[in-house]
Amino acid sequence: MNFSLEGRTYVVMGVANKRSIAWGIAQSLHNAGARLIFTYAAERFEKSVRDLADSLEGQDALFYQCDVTDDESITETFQQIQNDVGTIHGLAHCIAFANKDELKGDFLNTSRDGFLTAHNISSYSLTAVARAAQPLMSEGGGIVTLTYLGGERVVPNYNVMGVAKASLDASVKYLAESLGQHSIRVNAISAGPIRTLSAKGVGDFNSILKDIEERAPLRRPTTQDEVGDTAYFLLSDFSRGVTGEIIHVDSGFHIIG
Ligand code: NDP
Ligand code: N5H
Repeated sequence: MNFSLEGRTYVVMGVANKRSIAWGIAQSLHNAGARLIFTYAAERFEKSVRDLADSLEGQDALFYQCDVTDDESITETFQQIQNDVGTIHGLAHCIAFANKDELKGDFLNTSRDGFLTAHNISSYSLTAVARAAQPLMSEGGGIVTLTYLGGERVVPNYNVMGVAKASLDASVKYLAESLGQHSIRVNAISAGPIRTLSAKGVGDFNSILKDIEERAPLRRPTTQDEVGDTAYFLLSDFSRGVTGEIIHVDSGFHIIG
């Protein structure tokens, strides 16, 4: 067994720009020799994704538009991927969304629409994508998603996204059971706060980071490449006995009371 992912193909969903956690994962997989397939939702991010992928030396990446709120878009994307490359060995789901005005204030005011939107994009999409990807993972494989501590505990302002992450965390376990018989493993990384486009303008990020620098066991914030390397582990054979797991990559913050 070695750490190389040469000859393997992975789908990375959710690169918006160079700060995206998905981009950290893409770089780790690329460095391990994997071939990459990128999906993006918004047309406006296509150029950004293509430009980033161009910077990966020797990478022959493929690109598809996929909106996870649309079943047809998901089906078409994976059918197209099957036509173009045949087999895939894994997938990184790095997608979440909630209405900005519900990521602050009192959770009690969460609207039905806001609740459903957050759950649709941030939780259900994992199941929809896993189902579409399964036929392409004929040699077995790994699925990794991204979650946050706010799904386990109440974190100020995370609100409806916390409830959606709790649902995502449970989906990881049920999907691990469904797909284990096909040698497909399903795991999540619970990342510490990283300043990405999604994180922009929500909550008081500076004070959240300061708290981590003061109280997390490692006394430093989580970086994109730390999450990327753990995703690489979870998508490689080194984690072949691990499924239905949620690994915290958060400087150890989750153990602090
Ligand atoms: P980014 O803003 O970089 O990525 C979020 C991605 O979600 C974007 O690429 C966006 O694509 C995609 N997305 C939103 N709606 C849809 C949709 N309908 N269909 C397909 N894609 C969609 O932020 P992050 O890298 O921070 O977020 C990635 C994941 O990491 C999320 O699940 C987030 O909850 C999680 N996470 C982040 C933490 C952090 O501190 N940053 C901490 C813990 C977890 P587009 O822009 O094209 O719509
Ligand atoms: C406790 C916190 C801080 C407060 C809550 C933040 C929640 C963030 C998650 C969601 C995904 C952010 C979100 O949906 C933003 C959108 O409303 C507006 N932004 C966009 O539409 C941009 C353009 C696109 C690219 O974003 C998306 N998502 O499509 C949590 C933080 C400490 C940690 C954190 C930031 C967690 C997390 O889950 O991301």
